[in-house]
Amino acid sequence: PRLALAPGLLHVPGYLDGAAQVRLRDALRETVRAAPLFTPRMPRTGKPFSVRMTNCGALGWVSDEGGYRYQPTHPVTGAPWPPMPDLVRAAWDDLAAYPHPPEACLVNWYEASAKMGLHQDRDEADLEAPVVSLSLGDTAIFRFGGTERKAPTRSIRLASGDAVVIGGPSRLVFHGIDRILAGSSTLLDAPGRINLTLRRVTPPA
Ligand code: MD3
Ligand code: FE
Repeated sequence: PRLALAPGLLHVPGYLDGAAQVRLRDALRETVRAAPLFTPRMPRTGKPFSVRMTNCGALGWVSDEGGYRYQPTHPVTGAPWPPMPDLVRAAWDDLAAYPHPPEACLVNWYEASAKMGLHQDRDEADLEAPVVSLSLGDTAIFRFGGTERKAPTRSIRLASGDAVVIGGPSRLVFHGIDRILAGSSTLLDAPGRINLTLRRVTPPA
């Protein structure tokens, strides 16, 4: 099923079946070997995020005292980001309805106590392209509102295998992760959750 949460905001529960979740989990073990998880820091203050991150694809999202940005190399090792797993590319082709490939896949790694505050995603020069999200591991409470921070919010659960497609009038809505329901999945070795966001960063030439 595909559930429209708002115009341009689609939830696809169970998009990845159990076998695909295992394949993606195993592919991400390779990704993290090549590009270790790093702890992003807030611009200006340097306060660490509770979520650890890595990336695959041509560009990766990073954040530190200097600001938020996309860059072609890992902020700690200096190496180029590893390629996107085939399954990730296939999910974009299936869900994005956008005629250009994704450039960045941000991998967010939540331990049981991690959260992500309400924010907008606006670091991409191409805001016409959708964002595709895939969740693995423990269920998260995902909150979303409107394009102004003060707009009312709703929350839904994102479970292992779920996809979310964000585009059109929802591309700039405020959203975040309130909490992780530790123990809700056995896919990962430890309590926690992985979220992948696939993005187009630069406008197509
Ligand atoms: C709604 N990640 O990486 S994914 C992020 O679960 C981020 O890790 C969350 O927010 C996570 O920036 C949420 C679903 C998602 C992704 C991008 C969006 C929802 C969105 C962009 C606009 C509106
Ligand atoms: Fe976001």
